[in-house]
Amino acid sequence: MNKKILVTGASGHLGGMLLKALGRIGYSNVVGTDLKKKNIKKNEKFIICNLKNFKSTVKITKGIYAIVHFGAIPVEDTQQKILHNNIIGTYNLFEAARINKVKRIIFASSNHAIGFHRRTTKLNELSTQRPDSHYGLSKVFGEDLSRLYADKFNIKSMCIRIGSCLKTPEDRRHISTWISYDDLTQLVNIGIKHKSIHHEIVYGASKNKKTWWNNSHAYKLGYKPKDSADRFNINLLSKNEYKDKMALLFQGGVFTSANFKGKIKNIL
Ligand code: 15L
Repeated sequence: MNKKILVTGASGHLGGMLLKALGRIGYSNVVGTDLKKKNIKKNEKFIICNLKNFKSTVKITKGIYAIVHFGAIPVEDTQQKILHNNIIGTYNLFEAARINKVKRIIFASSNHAIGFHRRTTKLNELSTQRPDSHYGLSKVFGEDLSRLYADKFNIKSMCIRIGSCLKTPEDRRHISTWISYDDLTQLVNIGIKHKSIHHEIVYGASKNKKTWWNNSHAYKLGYKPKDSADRFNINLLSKNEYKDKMALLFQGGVFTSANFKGKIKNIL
């Protein structure tokens, strides 16, 4: 495809991976953006932009067909930092996209948008959002923002509730949450190319037997995960979470127990 694709967060872990992977699978016009230029190769296009700055965000979204939005703080942080970087940054990007008639946005949502669900509850794309942190709340905001911009302004979107996207699973929790780089790339590709998406929620997970998510909606859209956490030896994975009894109850793991002042029995 030679339509222009913008990848935000291109100096970061997953944005950087996608900037390269999209080029490899046949996108010839991909441009990355981030606050700073890091790990960008000479043959890759890149523009510095702070999404908190609306004017610059409008500038970099001109002539773009689809945005792959991975630019955000990727873990829990202070309310102010999450507000400015994740919430305002994302809002600016969608509004800039509307002004510039961008057709699609693939939003990097996260399992932390539904982190306060118990591990015994199987979720699907219609399950209630239950953010487990300021970070998770910013992902809920992004999901709802993209729904508004799809319904009202016809900007098609796919929100990928990413589990744990790493080269290989590292912790025992990842047996349920892992997604490989290739499988995440496949989902992003579907978001850019699928003919009839409107506003879709899918789970960013490989084909893991011990999953907490029914991802049949993604499968209907054509997702065929190639990888699975099942082939890794669970005994070799770290047991970090096992010291934290609360983390073990909820899908969001340690994000749920950090600064927790509530009562576990109230979170059904
Ligand atoms: C996320 O959303 C984070 O960006 C990543 O750092 C991991 O914590 C991941 O979720 C996870 O839940 O494993």
